[in-house]
Amino acid sequence: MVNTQKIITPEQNLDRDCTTLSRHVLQQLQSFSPDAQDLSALMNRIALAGKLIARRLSRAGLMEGVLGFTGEINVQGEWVKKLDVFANEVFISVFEQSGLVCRLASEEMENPYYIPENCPIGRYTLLYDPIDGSSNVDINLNVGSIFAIRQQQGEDLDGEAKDLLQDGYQQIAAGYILYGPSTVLVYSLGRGVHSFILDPSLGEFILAQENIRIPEQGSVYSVNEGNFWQWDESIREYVRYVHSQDRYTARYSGALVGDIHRILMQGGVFLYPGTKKQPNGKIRVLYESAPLAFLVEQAGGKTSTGTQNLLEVIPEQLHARTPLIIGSKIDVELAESFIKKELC
Ligand code: AFP
Repeated sequence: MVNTQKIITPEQNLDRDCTTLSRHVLQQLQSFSPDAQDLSALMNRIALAGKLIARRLSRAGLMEGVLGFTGEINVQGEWVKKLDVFANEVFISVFEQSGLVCRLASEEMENPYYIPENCPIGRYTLLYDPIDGSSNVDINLNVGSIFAIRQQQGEDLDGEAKDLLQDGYQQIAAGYILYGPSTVLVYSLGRGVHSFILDPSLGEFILAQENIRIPEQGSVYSVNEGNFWQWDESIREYVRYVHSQDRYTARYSGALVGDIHRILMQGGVFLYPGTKKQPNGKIRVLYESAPLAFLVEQAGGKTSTGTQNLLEVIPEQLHARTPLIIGSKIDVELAESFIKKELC
């Protein structure tokens, strides 16, 4: 008789090495110190927010309150979507009574949200865009969340959070969650960029890729060409040049996180330049461009406003915006060269 019983070796017990996010943070910091434990717990809470948002998105169209607008206009002057409100509150609720962060500042809130009971011990501030690309929600396309962690500096007794008006190098960690066919979390603690995929059956983010390196050059350029006549001549010249080159193809999803994820994996460049109406463009420094610049630079890419490294930008106010050119080193330098040429 043939013995059909398969012998399972310990390595075959698991499909892959199941490194969870919290374990990964501790491995990265090579420490079990209180600070390392705090950062691990912080990342775990951000992951929990991501799971709650992903679960809600997976039911869009099946349950009340996911699709459509609330009828209100936010601090950015944009119509608020129901999912923006839900996701903003999810981040607040996962950090309440956590002892981890004293303040949360979000694209959706005019002023930071303080959690006084955390303040004596919670030395961190979470900055976040709860739903990036929210116009994609109603048509079942990808959206994302963007986050950054900064150390609180000073007491902030007047509640103006002026210590947040500093450059992007002050970020301790940054990342995004992409809600696509699968839910992917990408983060950096300033020690490389790593991605995790949510395994719905485990309810855990499992390590997918460590030390992601963005290709030096890519074939994708990503920009809203609907704004062509709103741009400076230098950007129009750049886009005309790109059109004339065989090696470029265009991709634009309407959600920055999705476009950046593509560029992180495959190379290329994303641009959101200033327009006549909005000289600083649309992208917010603290909630979008600084966290994404932190990631892209950690992955070996380049970031620019056109004239300055994005991480050097010091916002004048919490909701300040900046033009954005970000991606593969060679592609960003090419776009920059058109802007610098015009300035000469
Ligand atoms: P929303 O979150 O308001 O949809 O904005 C998304 C976003 O900030 C960014 O994710 C997109 O890349 C960009 O705006 C799209 O803006 P345009 O429609 O002006 O190209």
